[in-house]
Amino acid sequence: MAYFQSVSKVPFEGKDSDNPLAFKHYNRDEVVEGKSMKEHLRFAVAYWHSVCGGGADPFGAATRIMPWETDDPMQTARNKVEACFELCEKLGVEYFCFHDRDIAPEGETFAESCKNLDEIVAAIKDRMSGTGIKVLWGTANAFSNPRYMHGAATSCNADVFAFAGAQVAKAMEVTKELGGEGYVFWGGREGYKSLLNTDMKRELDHLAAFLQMAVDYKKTIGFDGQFYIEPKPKEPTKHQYDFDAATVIGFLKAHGLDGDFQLNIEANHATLAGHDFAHDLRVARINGMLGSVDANRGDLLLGWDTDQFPTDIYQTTAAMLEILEAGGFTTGGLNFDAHVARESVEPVDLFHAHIGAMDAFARGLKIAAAIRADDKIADTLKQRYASWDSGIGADIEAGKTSLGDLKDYVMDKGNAEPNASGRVEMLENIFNEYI
Ligand code: XUL
Ligand code: CO
Repeated sequence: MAYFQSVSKVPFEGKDSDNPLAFKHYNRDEVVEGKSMKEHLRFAVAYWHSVCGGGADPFGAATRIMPWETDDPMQTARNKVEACFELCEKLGVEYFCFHDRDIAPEGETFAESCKNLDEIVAAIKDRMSGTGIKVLWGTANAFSNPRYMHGAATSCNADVFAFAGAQVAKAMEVTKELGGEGYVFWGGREGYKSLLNTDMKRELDHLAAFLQMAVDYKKTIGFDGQFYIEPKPKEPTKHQYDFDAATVIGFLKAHGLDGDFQLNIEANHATLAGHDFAHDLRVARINGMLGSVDANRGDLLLGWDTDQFPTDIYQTTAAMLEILEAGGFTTGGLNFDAHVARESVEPVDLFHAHIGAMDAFARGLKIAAAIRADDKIADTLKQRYASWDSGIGADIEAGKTSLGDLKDYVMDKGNAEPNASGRVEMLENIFNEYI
């Protein structure tokens, strides 16, 4: 059964094409900096948005009733597998990401939920063989069910913590079964609304203990995928503990967990934290923890997680500069954690959305590579820090100086004159020339 009958395999037609169902820039085998675009970008479809989301928002019900939906939740789950694979195959996307509850409905008991999962996982495995479509990462939805209203690993209730642990154990097993290359922890409701009812220290200690148990269980079951934490500052809770990349890295280091996790940076989460997307990528990169990306965008005029498909070439270029500088993805990739607009109600809209986003990242990749091939920005940057390459700067960097030495040095020099321009506007102009 084909759910996207009006769409055939999306071709690459180049920038002069006016076919809305063709790639204008994403040419999967085109080589950029020694690797194909496909290898650089490692696109993934987000199961929850693309085959589950119906457009419901706090003000209204779902607007899209997709053709794979039925009255029987298990039949719908089987149909969604078909829909996901058809979407991936026609887009030429080789990965997808999922939460346990996206792929199979939750049962009355934990055992029943596991049984539902096992059935659908077998169907997915069956469908994977021969297609080359793989799992970028799996995760557990430990935030939607009302039991998680106080959090999961940071719940005030120990039974809920235990349930979350059981759920993560099973989700990790399932991800391993599907050959997943990674596993994500997004702290859905790990945070709080009021300090008056919150023992923050205890909750954070519990979160660290939970992550340590996950690291241990990974070894127990022999899962060799990469663990990621996905930072987010707010929504659903007012204060999410995994606020941004810097906060998460500090937390992991404080608990000796930094060797076991990388970060999955989401554009719209970085902007909610008051950062540019590229800022959080940079923080992750310079700490050697840039693992994967949830590729989407927010809206400057809205203060929430709008999860729009990424179409801003300036942002995709800045992001690809960080990703290339980090040496590219290994286990990670670009997961479209994005949904179509509530008024985009036809299955074909999923294609328009993914095609535009893939083209936006293909352009970002090519532009970033061109910027890197030219020394203009790099030279200005090098020049700006030139005082560190010799003399007192080199001595400080080499750890050869004390504050006393600096006092003698400055006493002798008399003053410090940082009077060279930062050239912000010139650099922004150069950047724009490549776009
Ligand atoms: C929520 C979010 C999640 C995670 C996975 O804002 O981004 O979908 O990516 O749980
Ligand atoms: Co996300």
